[in-house]
Amino acid sequence: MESSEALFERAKKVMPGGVNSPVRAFRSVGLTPRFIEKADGAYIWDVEGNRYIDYVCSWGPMILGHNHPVIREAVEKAIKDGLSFGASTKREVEIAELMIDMVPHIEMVRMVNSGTEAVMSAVRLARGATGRDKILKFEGCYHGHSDCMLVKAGSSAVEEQGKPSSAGVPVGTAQDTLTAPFNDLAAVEELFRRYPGAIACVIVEPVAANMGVVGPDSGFLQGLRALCDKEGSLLIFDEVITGFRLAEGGAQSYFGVKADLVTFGKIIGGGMPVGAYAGSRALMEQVAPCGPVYQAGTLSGNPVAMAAGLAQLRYLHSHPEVYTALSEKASYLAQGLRKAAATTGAPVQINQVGSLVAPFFTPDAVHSFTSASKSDLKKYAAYFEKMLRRGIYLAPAQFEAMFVSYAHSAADLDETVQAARDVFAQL
Ligand code: HOZ
Repeated sequence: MESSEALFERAKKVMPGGVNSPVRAFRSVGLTPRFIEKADGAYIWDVEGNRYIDYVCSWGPMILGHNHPVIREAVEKAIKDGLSFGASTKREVEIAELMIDMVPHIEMVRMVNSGTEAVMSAVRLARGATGRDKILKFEGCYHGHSDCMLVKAGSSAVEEQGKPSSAGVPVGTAQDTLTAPFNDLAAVEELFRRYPGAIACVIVEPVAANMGVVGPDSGFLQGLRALCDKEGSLLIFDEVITGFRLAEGGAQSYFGVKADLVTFGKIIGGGMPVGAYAGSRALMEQVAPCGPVYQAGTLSGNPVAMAAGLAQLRYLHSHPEVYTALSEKASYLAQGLRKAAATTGAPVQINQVGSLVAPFFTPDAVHSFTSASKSDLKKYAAYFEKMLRRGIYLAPAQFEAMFVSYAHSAADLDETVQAARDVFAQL
């Protein structure tokens, strides 16, 4: 048996940081990543055979739990007929029809391979459809790693044009991305005042789930809708995390706010690499081959990925009780964690929206990136390590979410709360 330590040593020699995606390197928590061998239901097992209750759930798509038989069987059946054709299939039509049925206000769908690609394409479409170049995003919201999204706000109020947040992002590209604090409508209004007729779209995670979990304040999303309507900008909901999770109609139905374009990610692939963007027929027909906005991909609508996604979405569509159960489970967990913190006197905030949960090690309420950033990162790292030792696998970084799945049992949730109580008392 090769240990996680040994595999990580090998990995570091052949992959940057030993990983294919930075957060997996466990640097934020100062540990060696666990190499995962298998997963089933609410659990994952590392290569040494340790079992963990998993709250990463592949960063969201495992909404029904790992290795769900309905999805696994759909994939097994699909692979017998070939892995990729680079040509149209019936399943692409079926999944688009189903998504349109489940999600309000969308009339057409384009499949891509990841959330990053979905956002990149939706932003291009927004720019193409409006003839405007600037886009507006929110501090702490994550929209994948395309150039225009790896941008931070300028350093002063008069210098609000973006600056690259990653090497390799051109300054010119970053300048077209404006950034406002999450939940700050006045800042959005101010940016529209400064750039009249220049902002193609406002893009937002309706529930920010990449700075821990931060829900929208009452009226925030409605306010964005109103401002976009007034200014002729498009509103994009990035639903890579919230789509088919908060409700079968995602954040649009959960919060009762219409978006012009919606981006989806991993969850519509049931664990396979899939993304999509969707909107009205008038907007989506701007995309090639109907319209002038170019976007393409050999693996888009891949038959095996579509089989997995279709199976997951069909299951969710025909089992509405999943959503009630997810919310109940997450509320039970969040309340248990809050009680554990209160009992031990630990200054911990527990944010929860639907089946998304996050702890912050700060005495104050968290409703923006600034308040999220007040969380004590050393405490999160210590909490992570101690929870891991107790068999609870959390996101290996503070600024991520806990994903509760349909497979988490009451016993799993109780075990998690009991472990957290012990750990809070030691921090
Ligand atoms: N960007 C993802 C977390 N928000 C990480 C995905 C991964 O490492 O799998």
